[in-house]
Amino acid sequence: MNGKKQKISDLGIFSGKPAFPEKIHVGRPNIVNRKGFLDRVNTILDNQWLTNNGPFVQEFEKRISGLIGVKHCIAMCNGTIALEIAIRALEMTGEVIIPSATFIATAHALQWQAITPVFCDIDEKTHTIDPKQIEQMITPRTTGIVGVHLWGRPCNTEAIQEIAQKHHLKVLYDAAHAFAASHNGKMVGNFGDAEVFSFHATKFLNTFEGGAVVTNNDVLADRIRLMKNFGFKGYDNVIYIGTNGKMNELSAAMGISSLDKLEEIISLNRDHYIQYRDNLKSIPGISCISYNEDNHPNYQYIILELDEQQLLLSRDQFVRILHGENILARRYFYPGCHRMEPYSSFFPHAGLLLPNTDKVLSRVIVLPTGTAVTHDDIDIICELMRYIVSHRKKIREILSDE
Ligand code: T4K
Repeated sequence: MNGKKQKISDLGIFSGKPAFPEKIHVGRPNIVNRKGFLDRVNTILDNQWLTNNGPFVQEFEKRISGLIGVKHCIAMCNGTIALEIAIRALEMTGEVIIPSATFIATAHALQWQAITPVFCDIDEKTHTIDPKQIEQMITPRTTGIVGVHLWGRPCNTEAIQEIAQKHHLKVLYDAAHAFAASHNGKMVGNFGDAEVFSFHATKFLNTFEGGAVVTNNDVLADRIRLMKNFGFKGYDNVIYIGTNGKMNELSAAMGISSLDKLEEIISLNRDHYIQYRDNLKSIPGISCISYNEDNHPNYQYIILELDEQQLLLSRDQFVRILHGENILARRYFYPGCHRMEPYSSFFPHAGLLLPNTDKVLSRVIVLPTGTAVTHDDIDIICELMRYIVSHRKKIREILSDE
């Protein structure tokens, strides 16, 4: 859908004309069921019920808990509030161990409640929190672990559970990237004490803004339901401290309409992933991360790792060149939470304990995928990457002139 195909000789930094006439983004929303959504919008207007646990929110929650096989799904206005509420409902306090290689919301959801996020290194291969490092970070103040299924690849939940049991810690998973995926035959959403999804516009299933907490714990679910609605239990009866975490009907309508097409989106993401992977595999210095087919991944992120030594171009130079071609590749989640404020001031030496995090985040780039990207677009992007690598000496000269 983006731009018409051009010959490689016409491309970018040599011709002064970008490969794509219009910007092609990472994170373009998947808009897959316009009619289904618009019909539901009319129903919402007819119902005159816009929010506060409306019929579409209830349906959305049922659809998700059914899909995942989890007892409770509590829909929320976004993933960050869902994290905050889950953390509070789990009574985490003091220190909580999390990876630094994550979107800043994971850390902020703790710090916002005066809980200290203690950054733990990741496994260099899986990019998820390294259980071997977790135990070293535990102190008498530690009350929990928040694992992140980065890029939709599940954490080592078995090892984390063992550590948590041994040290009496709560476990929450930030599953913002892993909706609809499974792990060792069990759907994500059934691990730890609870898991949190994000349905932000950039996620492969979106509700404009949105999120959810899922759990198999009845008591926890009741508490979370109270917390997301100011602590109300019926009219005029507040029994708990709460906030406003409610999802609205429009968001739920978008979510349900997209759920109707879930398999189509995943299958398209998979095709895109395979096209990128196969196209790029012959380029030395560039590798596409792998997904385990047995876990039914959602393939929503195209993650490349660039080896600067082999490429003789830095990751950031690569990103700059791609941006010049209107391909808005991203450096998620560089430079890591520990190098962002307020954490870099709190823990100026955290990097010493996070060598894999620093390594991985300095070589990752994220490429566009989803319904807004065509197979032709991907061919152009891959051809361009091959061209950059084969002309890297000349490109280095151009870049050093600037
Ligand atoms: N935990 C993890 C591990 C997460 O990744 C996230 C969110 C959360 C927790 C928190 O969940 P939420 O509270 O957000 O539900 C974006 C998203 O804002 C964020 O939701 C997401 N992770 C993160 C990975 O990506 P940015 O800073 O990259 O957003 P931005 O504005 O640069 O948008 C990304 C790209 O998407 C742009 O190139 C443009 C494109 N885009 C974006 C929007 C909103 C569109 O084309 N259309 C749109 O409507 O964070």
